[in-house]
Amino acid sequence: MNDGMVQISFTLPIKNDDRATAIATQYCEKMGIIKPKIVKQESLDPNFTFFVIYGSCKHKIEIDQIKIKAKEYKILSHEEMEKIVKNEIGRKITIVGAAIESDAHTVGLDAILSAKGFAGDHGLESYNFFNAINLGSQVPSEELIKKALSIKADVVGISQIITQKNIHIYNLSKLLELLEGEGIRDRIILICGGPRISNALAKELGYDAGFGPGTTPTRVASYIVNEFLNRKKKKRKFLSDL
Ligand code: B12
Repeated sequence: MNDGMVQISFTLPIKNDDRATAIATQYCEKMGIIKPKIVKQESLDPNFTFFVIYGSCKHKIEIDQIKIKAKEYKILSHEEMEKIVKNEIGRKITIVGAAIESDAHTVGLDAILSAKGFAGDHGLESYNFFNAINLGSQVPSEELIKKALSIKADVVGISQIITQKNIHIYNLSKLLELLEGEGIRDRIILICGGPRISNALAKELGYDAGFGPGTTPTRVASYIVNEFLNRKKKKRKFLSDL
């Protein structure tokens, strides 16, 4: 951090020879690496070469000036969540999820809900305090809402992968309007996810939270448990203030 020394690695689509060394060196210099030293250069195949480089980086970061917004919720361990749900909530949390409207991509939703999970992290189905229902792909918004009402869902999770012509915005807004029309928006924790979804975008659209690429089931579960608890506390305070 303070001497600027870095190690980087990359592959270039070029043959492994002296010319490749010169190209990789120039590439590093353009990235702001001073005196790049190639410590590994090997062929991956006849037309691709892999490099490992040491060098000093000329860019500086004023670390004291970097301010980040504190996370809105803490990532909890499975045990912590179980304890909170048992002691503070006292019943299972029901979540229903779907890839709505024309969207047929279910891998992201399955990653969060199915027991198999994502990146070695088991999905919500595997938690004994979640009742997780996955309706799959191309579910009309009306059908999802009907299901959410019939099972008294606490959480509704939408997956939107297709973003061409901003279809994800249209679909997410449609679902929200329908929920508001039914008068149940405030009773539900409404979340969405997908490659072009961020927490900021979700909030802008009127959702409670949004989850983008790389989201793990533990993160989603932690958010839900925290949010459930926050709402319960607010309700308790409201009643005691009466
Ligand atoms: C697999 C795939 C398909 C499969 C889907 C199979 C299935 N059962 O899901 C099939 C072959 C059916 C398919 C079809 C199409 N696809 Co496709 N597909 C993909 C592909 C290769 C991978 C997507 C994926 O599975 N990602 C892995 C998951 C784990 O990531 P994720 O979805 O982001 O999910 C994570 C987060 O976003 C979040 N998350 C997601 N959902 C949710 C929900 C909740 C509640 C929460 C909390 C979190 C959450 O958590 C997940 C885990 O971290 C991508 C390209 C790519 N490499 O990304 C194209 C891609 C998404 N497809 C694309 C397109 C265009 C199509 C088609 C229109 C192609 C065509 N012309 O027919 C059709 C559309 C079908 C339809 N009606 O929806 C485009 C979309 C472009 C865009 N910006 O809109 C992409 C990006 C390819 C491309 N580069 O052009 N596709």
